[in-house]
Amino acid sequence: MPLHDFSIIESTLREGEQFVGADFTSEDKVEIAHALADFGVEYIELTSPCASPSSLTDCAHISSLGLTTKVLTHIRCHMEDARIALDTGADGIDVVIGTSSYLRDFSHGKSIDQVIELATDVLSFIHSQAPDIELRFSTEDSFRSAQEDLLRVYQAVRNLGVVDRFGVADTVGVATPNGVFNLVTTLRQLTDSDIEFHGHNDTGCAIANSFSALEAGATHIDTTVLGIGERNGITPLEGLIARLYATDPDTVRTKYRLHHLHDLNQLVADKAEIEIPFNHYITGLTAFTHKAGIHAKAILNNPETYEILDPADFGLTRYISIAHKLTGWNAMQDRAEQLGLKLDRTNLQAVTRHIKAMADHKRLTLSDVDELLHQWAEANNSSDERPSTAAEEVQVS
Ligand code: HCA
Ligand code: CU
Repeated sequence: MPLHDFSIIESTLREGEQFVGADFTSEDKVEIAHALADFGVEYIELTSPCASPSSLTDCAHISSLGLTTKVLTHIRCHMEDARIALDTGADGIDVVIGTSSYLRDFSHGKSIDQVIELATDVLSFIHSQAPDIELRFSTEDSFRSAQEDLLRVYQAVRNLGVVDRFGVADTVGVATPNGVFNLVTTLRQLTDSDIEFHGHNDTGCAIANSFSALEAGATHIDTTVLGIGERNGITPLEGLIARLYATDPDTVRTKYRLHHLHDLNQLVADKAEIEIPFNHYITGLTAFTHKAGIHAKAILNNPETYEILDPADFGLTRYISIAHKLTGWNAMQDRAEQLGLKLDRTNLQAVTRHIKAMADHKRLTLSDVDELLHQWAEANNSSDERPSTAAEEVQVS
């Protein structure tokens, strides 16, 4: 499936700031903004300048850095917020207002007619003040809003002719890939403008939902590094990159500096004082680690047998774990070669049986395995006598 031309709106400095562990200083924000620009995302989104005094000064400062990525700021659909955002010099303003009954009843208290009226005023005002600014309008909690309400709102806003991009937000992570596909398809029929998807990950669907949005014709996807955000966050940048690479590696390799991804993750992890999860997409410790003997054998013959992502594209290396009971003699042979040891096939299979049997009883380390390989290689090369083993009966896979 060819992907539409897509852009990433990287929201680590907006949604990511809503992660409970994130408390970025002004210097942190500048460093992260540079790192995101170096990676090559098309946009970064910054916290509303109305949030705090430093949010305002940081927004203005980062907007003035001349980064290669466009700088957006994010505001509630308020006249005063719009005035303040206009003064920051950001390339674009993302405006959002809730449309679900939850948000209408328990947050801003407005009816759909009042939402339309307010959106009309705020968006027309921004456009009149800065006709060239990139203007986005999104509903909040789109997936728990009544479809007829949503369509009324989007139609009214479309008719203003001032908005460059429409957003849909799965604010609570309730949406499914099919639901996202259907809503974006409906919106696509309503407008030729760009469409953005913002999806929370409460039920683990954020990456699939983002991909589904693109399949239905969305053009922009919101991400954060490591997926940080409110509660358990939104679409992780790395997960979206992995998903898109699996579909169209050349596009992804061309668009982004993939070698920077790991350092970008580490930077944000350090600033937010968290670890990169061990099983994180691309950058997690085990993302390119292979264990079972049958996997190791095939990986050694052709890595694509068990890998859809090439670690080398990300400046990373694969690792074959061998110090355990699921190991196999092909992996052992590879390790022996790495150590410069000569072991014939019979001895390799025998030492593998020995290691498997030992691993049934205790945890082994790579050094334990290396030591055994050295011992067996010495015995192999000095005489035909093998070191004693109690495990000759174990089958070798
Ligand atoms: C929030 C709002 C938002 C806005 C998304 C957007 C959401 O909960 O703070 O403007 O695209 O998830 O609805 O992040
Ligand atoms: Cu959000």
